[in-house]
Amino acid sequence: MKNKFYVTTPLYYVNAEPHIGSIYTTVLADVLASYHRMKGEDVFFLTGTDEHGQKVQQAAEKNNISPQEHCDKYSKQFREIWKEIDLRNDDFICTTEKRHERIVKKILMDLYEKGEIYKGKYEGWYSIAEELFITQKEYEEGKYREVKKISEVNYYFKMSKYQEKLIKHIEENPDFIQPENRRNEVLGFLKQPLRDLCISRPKTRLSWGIELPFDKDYVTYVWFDALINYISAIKYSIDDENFQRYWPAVHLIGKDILTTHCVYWPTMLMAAGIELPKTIFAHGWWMSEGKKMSKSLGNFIDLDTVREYFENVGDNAFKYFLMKNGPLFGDSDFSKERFYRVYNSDLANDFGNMINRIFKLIDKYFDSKIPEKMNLGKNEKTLQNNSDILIEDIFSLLENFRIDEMLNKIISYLGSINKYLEDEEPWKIAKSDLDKTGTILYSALASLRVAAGLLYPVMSSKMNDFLTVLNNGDKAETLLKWSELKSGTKIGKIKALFPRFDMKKIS
Ligand code: ME8
Repeated sequence: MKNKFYVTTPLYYVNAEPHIGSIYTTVLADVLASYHRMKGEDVFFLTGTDEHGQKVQQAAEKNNISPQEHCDKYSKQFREIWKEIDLRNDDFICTTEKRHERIVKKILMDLYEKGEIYKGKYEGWYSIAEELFITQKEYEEGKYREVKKISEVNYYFKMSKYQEKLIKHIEENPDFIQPENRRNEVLGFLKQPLRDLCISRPKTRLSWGIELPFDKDYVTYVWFDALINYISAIKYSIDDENFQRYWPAVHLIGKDILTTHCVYWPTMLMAAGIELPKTIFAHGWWMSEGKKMSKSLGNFIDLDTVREYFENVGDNAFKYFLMKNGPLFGDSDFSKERFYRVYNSDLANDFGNMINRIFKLIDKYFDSKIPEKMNLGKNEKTLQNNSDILIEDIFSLLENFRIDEMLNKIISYLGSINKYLEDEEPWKIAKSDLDKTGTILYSALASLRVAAGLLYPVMSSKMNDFLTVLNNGDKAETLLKWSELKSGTKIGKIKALFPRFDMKKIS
């Protein structure tokens, strides 16, 4: 049986447009999915939107539209941008869809019948902005906005009873929460006694939610509802074969939603008797020009800003930068200057120039036909062996989510092809020894093709353009091997893949 890889992103709230943060997590999921497909695995990549809750209800009221109309409008923007930048999610789930609602209700009913949910009275602090009940200590720390004291009868999930079991699971499964700093953060959080989780909101206060199947006066708390998407999308309790095919998942999230994913979600699953996720990987934060992104500071990287980068150098280059310099383990800073500098050095110089150089020589000396490789010397064999080592390295780094390192390795391999050309000087040798020139150009091109294949998950349309002109019959999604480059085929014309960006244009 094929290995499986089920990867998810958070379901984004429909109270904001996509921005660099949501784009980052979703591109990361897409890239991981694509590398796993390349390994021949059975892949499922899920994203979507989180549509219930007070904020949506209020926003809709403000704009005089129905909550569903509001959701559809925002959800569409997410669907569109993922299409625009060629992401290949297998599904897109909205929490207002019937297929999701019915499974949320089923789980609520199961837990209620098992005695995992009880009715209780709460008196204390509530953050309206975050839609969360908070402790006295949290209130005093002043971290939450729009806090007021409320007294309410609600339903509670017996989360506290799973505290020890959860700690044990985290300790025994080092891959469960990654990276390690986040795992330690969760273990630190679990040192205090865990409370039971309030999972309902009275309809008198909030009606935009999934009704509790055992009490029509209440709707489900938005987080309890939203987390279930990860299993409702793959048809938990509806199609067991499909569910088993993909579950357990790898959840990609930002560090902001660590507790909900690493504490609420696993305890909900334990109570329901469902296997826990394979991994929850929480990345850091994108900062912008050295500061936390904020609309009021004017450094917020929203969709319009991102589209400007697309217009200047293309979305592939933007995805490349996000993946190479993103906040996988800590926070990262996005700066215009750094973005274009990386673009020029990695893509325009290393990659773009080399293609032009090789194509020009093949055109001039071999009538645009890929030359034969004659005797491979030591340097050619090194390039070939290194391409095999590169592939191995890439797949082993993939297991540890090291997309940044993977790209560094590919770029340094490109550097070695460049150096090979500088050392061999085919433009000089062509005047006296065409066989040797052909071998050099073949070797450089075969190496470049492997590198392009490995960059395909990150820059699919550009790499496709390149691989298409080689006329080698390559399917970019499959792993490309060095010696499979065919000689004798005529290569097409290629537009400059990564034209140099003029740094003077930065305002
Ligand atoms: O939390 N840097 O949705 P959300 C990096 N609906 N990533 C960022 C970021 C930044 N500056 N800002 C946001 C929710 N993100 C819930 C999730 S899941 C069942 C429910 C990314 O729209 C990051 O992935 O607020 C973060 O976790 C997510 O956006 C939060 O999205």
